[in-house]
Amino acid sequence: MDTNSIDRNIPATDIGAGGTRRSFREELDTKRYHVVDDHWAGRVPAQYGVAPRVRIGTDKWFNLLWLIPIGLVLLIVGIALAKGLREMPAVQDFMSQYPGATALPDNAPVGFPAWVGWQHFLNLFMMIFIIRSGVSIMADHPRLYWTRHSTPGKDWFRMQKPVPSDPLYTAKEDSITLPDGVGLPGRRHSIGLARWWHLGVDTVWLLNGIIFGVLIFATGQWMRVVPLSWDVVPNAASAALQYLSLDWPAESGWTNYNSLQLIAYFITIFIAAPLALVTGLGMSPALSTRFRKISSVFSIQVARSLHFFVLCWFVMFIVVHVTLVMTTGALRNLNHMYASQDSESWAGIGIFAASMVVVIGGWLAATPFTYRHPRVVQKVGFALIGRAQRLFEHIDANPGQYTEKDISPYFWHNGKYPDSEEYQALRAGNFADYTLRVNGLVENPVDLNLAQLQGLPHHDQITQHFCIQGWSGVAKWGGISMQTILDLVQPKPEAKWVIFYSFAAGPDGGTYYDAQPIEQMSYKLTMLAYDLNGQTLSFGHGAPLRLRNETQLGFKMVKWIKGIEFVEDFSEIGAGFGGYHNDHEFFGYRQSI
Ligand SMILES: Nc1nc2c(c(=O)[nH]1)N[C@H]1C(S)=C(S)[C@@H](COP(=O)(O)O)O[C@H]1N2
Ligand SMILES: [Mo]
Repeated sequence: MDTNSIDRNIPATDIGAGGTRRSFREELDTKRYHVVDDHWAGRVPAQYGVAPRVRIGTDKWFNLLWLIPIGLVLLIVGIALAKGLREMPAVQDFMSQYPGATALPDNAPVGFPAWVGWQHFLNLFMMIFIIRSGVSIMADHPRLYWTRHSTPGKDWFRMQKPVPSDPLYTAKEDSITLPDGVGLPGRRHSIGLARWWHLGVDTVWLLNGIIFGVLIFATGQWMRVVPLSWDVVPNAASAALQYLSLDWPAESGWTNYNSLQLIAYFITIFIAAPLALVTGLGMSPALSTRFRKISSVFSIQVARSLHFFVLCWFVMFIVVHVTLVMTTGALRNLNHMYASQDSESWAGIGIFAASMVVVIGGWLAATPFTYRHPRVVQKVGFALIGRAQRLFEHIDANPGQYTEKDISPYFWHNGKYPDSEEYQALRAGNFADYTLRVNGLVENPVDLNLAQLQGLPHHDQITQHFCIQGWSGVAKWGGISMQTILDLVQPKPEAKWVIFYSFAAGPDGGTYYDAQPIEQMSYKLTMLAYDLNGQTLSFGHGAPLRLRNETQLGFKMVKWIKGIEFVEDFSEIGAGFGGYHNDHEFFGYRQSI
């Protein structure tokens, strides 16, 4: 940035003139929240969603609960059909040629070592928390789309009513409550806590999966879950016909799975699990602004929709798998996995029952524990995933990912609107009396009015917004690069964090604020916006001034900014967790993944 241009645009006498040195800190809520109770998120009332539905055509919606009776009818028809087919000589020939399983190589291992049982148990135990917290995250924006625009009415799936016509309807208002035993934690807008569970347990689950991968290849167990010839396809068809005709395939799980099982396990281990990871990462702003080729094809919304399909696969797999384990010789099957033996003794079922006590105990305890000890959840989550979440933050992203034609026709609103008299008076006067106060650990604190701000070198960028709740949108932001402000105020070397203060209070009262790492303030895509899509920034989107920091999630992009303060660290600001959402709703301060 050429500093001369600043001097040309702002009368030198105005820079720093009249600057009150007062900090906005005393307007913050400094209360330390330690539990989740009825005061949660500004006493947000519970709001349940609607039964999940899928859009057919432009505006018809199909209620997925109909799949239950439809599925039952199809099952009965399928059974009749399968029974009929098995009477036919051609089908009988086919089935004697393809009995339902392929032979394994001679060196394939027989039976299950104990580590398989342990891994299986850990996997199942962690899946409970991953699935429940995943559904909670989804409930924070209970709609799915195929494009990054998240346009109302263009969702292909929703668990919520159509978006109301109120232009200032917010994504927070759209969030839904889940029963405590279903969601983790379940309460409305508890995504901060749900994410610690989801991402924290994910890391352990992935580690468990990597150990599993190494061990199956080291011990030859992989041969039982990887198709080794195309014969598995006709054999799987044969096995399916046997299941459907209720004359089930011979059980030989100790030595060799039938081809249908093999395919199901293969998909679960080698397709669904990696896809869960990849589609999960596909929703990250830090990664999407860096790995653009991927994110241009595979937008956050494609990633989110596929992530949901992975969830559906896992849930369906668990239901079918458990049903078949229990109905095809439970004693023997449970001995295989839980007691590493091929017998009909009671050992397996005993260990299984004990493991179920742990699973059910964990299930029942997770939500109440989270409400009682949310800071513990935040801390442990951070210990597990915090460092990885900001791995890519230090790389500056380049502008130019999107062009005018990518701009979204609709851009969701979010947050709590400012309602103070001070703000209303400023707004009524078209912000003629507005000043932005920039102070703290800087050489040259300034108060800048709108004309002065607009006199600074203009910067614009077309970028995608990623709300933590899951919606996104592309917009063109016009204003001032944060680098220009840095050049103007000259942060002192001690300044490590930059606090943005809003005119708006958060839901529990106290000024909305957020702490940003100073390194990110000189990124090419960090700016203060006063224009949106070529027009003056609207009230709803943060007039007169809002922050954009494109490596971060939306909640960090403070709207209705009144002040910026450079500080050494944020522990003395507010309740000390680095932002309003971190103080009140247990978010993390750098969660760009
Ligand atoms: N002052 C203030 N700024 C805020 C919020 C808020 O509640 N108060 N919400 C944040 C959240 S969660 C998001 S996603 C973005 C939404 O910006 P938009 O309304 O322009 O889409 O604003 C952020 N800035
Ligand atoms: Mo957000």
